[in-house]
Amino acid sequence: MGSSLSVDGVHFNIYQEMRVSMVKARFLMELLNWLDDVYIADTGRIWSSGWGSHSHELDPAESAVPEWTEALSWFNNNFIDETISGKQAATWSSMIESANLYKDWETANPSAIPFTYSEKETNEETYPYLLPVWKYLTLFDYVTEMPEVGDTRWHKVENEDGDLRYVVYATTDWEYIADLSDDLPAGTWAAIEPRSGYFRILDPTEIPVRNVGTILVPSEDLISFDWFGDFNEDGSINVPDLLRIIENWGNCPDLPDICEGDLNGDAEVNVSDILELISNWG
Ligand SMILES: [Ca+2]
Ligand SMILES: [Ca+2]
Repeated sequence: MGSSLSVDGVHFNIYQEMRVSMVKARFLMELLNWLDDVYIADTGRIWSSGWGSHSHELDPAESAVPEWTEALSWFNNNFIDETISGKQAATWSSMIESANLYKDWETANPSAIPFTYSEKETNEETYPYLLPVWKYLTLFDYVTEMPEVGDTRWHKVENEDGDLRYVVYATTDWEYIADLSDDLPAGTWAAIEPRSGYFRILDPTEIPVRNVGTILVPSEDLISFDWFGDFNEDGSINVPDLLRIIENWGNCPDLPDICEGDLNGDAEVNVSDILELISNWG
């Protein structure tokens, strides 16, 4: 990040009225997008998050709303001035401070706007979220933070159909596997890479904790994105991609390493993955 953008993390201000559980779940989505920016995309963009509430709703001497005061504690305990993947995750900010950070970023990047969508865009489904993050976590409500396991932090979200997801990350910037079997519900779970959507079916004692974060999803809810198999990211699925599978043929590297070529998440690169690739050919 440039020196004028030395304030890392997500800055809060007030922009929209939402219920608390959705504010928290949306923040987890933003956190994953921010981590991707920090570790992969590296745009240095300013990330802000917030909600609408009246000041008296936060004042214990007035008519404080318990769920909002609890939300402040949740942010303070988990994110404000806390490290996530070794980076300062978030800081409280006034709207003026956030605006100035945006202006500084625009000054440092004169040919760009702080967003990748049109300035007049109002459809949130076209916001520049990572698509797997959007597909797996939108319209979920926050349920609870899960018991800490070493440096691992994880949070549970649920939608109105009762589908569950977990967002997993570490306080440190190193990648490792964590045993979450004590508290992960029974069933078959997969770890989703937030940027690519590639997944790996898991043993709950071996959850990959990556510096870009991990989304845990029940295997019955897995999504096969239409770019699956386009390993060289040239927009088509053809011979170079097939060769990439052959280069990676055999058993996958141990977690938390990513297994390029494994399209069905079974920790092997073999003929099943070739068939999956062929089904997307073109
Ligand atoms: Ca390709
Ligand atoms: Ca496979």
